[in-house]
Amino acid sequence: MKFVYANSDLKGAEFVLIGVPDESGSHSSRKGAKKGPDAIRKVATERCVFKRNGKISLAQVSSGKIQKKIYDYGNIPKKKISQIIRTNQGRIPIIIGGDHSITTEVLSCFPHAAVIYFDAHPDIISSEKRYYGSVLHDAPVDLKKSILVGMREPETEELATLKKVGLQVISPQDFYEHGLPWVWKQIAQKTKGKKVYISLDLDVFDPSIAPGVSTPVPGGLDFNQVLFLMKRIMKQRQVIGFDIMELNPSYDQDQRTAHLAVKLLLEMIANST
Ligand SMILES: [Mn+2]
Repeated sequence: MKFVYANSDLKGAEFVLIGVPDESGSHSSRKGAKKGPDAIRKVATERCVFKRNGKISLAQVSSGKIQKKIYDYGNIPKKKISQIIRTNQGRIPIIIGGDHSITTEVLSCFPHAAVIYFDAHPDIISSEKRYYGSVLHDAPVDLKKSILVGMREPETEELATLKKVGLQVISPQDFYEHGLPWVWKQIAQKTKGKKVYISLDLDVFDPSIAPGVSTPVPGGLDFNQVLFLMKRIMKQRQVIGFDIMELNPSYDQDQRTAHLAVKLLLEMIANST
């Protein structure tokens, strides 16, 4: 099944949607993240397609119509990611996972990118490599120009590394303490003048609205907080690619997390400039 909004051939595409049904880099006892990409496509088809007078009508977003040219690559093996991204320069890749270590492969194509990393965890473990807990340590990222949003459950060694490398962290409590406009200001200042890659682990959301993840942590962000930020990022920064990772349909409830992922994906596409 292809993504129902895929409306372009590869040649004319502005965005290429790439599914990576792989969880080999996950250490979670909750298996199922490899089923994430297809769950996203399925929910989009179930929810967003209407038939009007024999014609297909697609749901749009609050901010308008999705007018971008999108090509769905289908699902690819993890080891093919960099090759496919490199042969599609000029098109913005959207990666849907799969476990978060897939992002390391993606970022290998964008050295020195500023990364806006939405995650409950810092994923900056240095004592182990190439798994979902070491993405920001393994990837060739400009950490001084990157920012971690929604973090609330680091390991002890990660706290030391965060301090050492100077990666700015915004916790969910900071949203309450300083407010959303302040959070946006931090992101905007940090990434000023940089090309930006956005990586989102669905565990950044509160598990009450996104239970279908491999490592849920209470006290997460709500949807509209993240959407507020994404709209600004997509409009005001040059976004070179983004991903939505760690959907785990085996632990989802009423497809809640898959629905949320689809909504976010559509809003991000619609708001990109
Ligand atoms: Mn993660």
